[in-house]
Amino acid sequence: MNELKPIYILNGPNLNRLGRREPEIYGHDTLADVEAWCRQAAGERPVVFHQTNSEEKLIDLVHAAIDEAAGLIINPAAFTFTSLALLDALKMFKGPIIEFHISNVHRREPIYHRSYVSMTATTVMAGLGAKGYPLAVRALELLIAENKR
Ligand code: DHK
Repeated sequence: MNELKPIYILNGPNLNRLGRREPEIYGHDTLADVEAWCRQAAGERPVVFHQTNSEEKLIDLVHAAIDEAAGLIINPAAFTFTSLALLDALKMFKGPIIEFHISNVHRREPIYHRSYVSMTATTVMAGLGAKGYPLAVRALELLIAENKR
C-alpha cells in the first residue's frame, strides 16, 4: 500500500492541443508526453494529472487537491491572468504550489505579465519548455520535504 499522498498536476485551457498549438512557443511535445515524464519523475509518489478548458472544472480539481494532495503543480494557462475564482481556490490549498508556464510569460505580450496565481504560489517556473514539467515535479518534492508553503 503506497502511503505517499499524491501530487496534482493541473493544466488549463488549450493545453490539450500542446504539440499542435503555436509550436514555435510551446514546442512539439504533447501533453501525453508531459504526463509520462511527470509520472517517471514522481517515482513512487502517485500523480493525479488533468487538463481542462473549463474554469469551473479547474476549480473543482483544485478543491479535490485541497482534500488529498501533498503538493500542486498548476499551469493555469490563460486563467492565470484572468481568474480571481481560481486564486481564491488556490489560497485554500495548504501544501506547496508551483505555478508553471512552458513559455517565459514575462518576455511575452504585456497581457501575460500579471499573474493572479503568483499572489499565492510558493514558486513560479516559466520558460523551461514542456521538458520543464518533470523538473517541477522534482522541485515540488523538495518543497514537500521542507513542508514549504
Ligand atoms: C500557456 C498558455 O496557454 C498561455 O495562456 C500562457 C502558458 C502561457 C505557458 O507558457 O504554459 O500565457
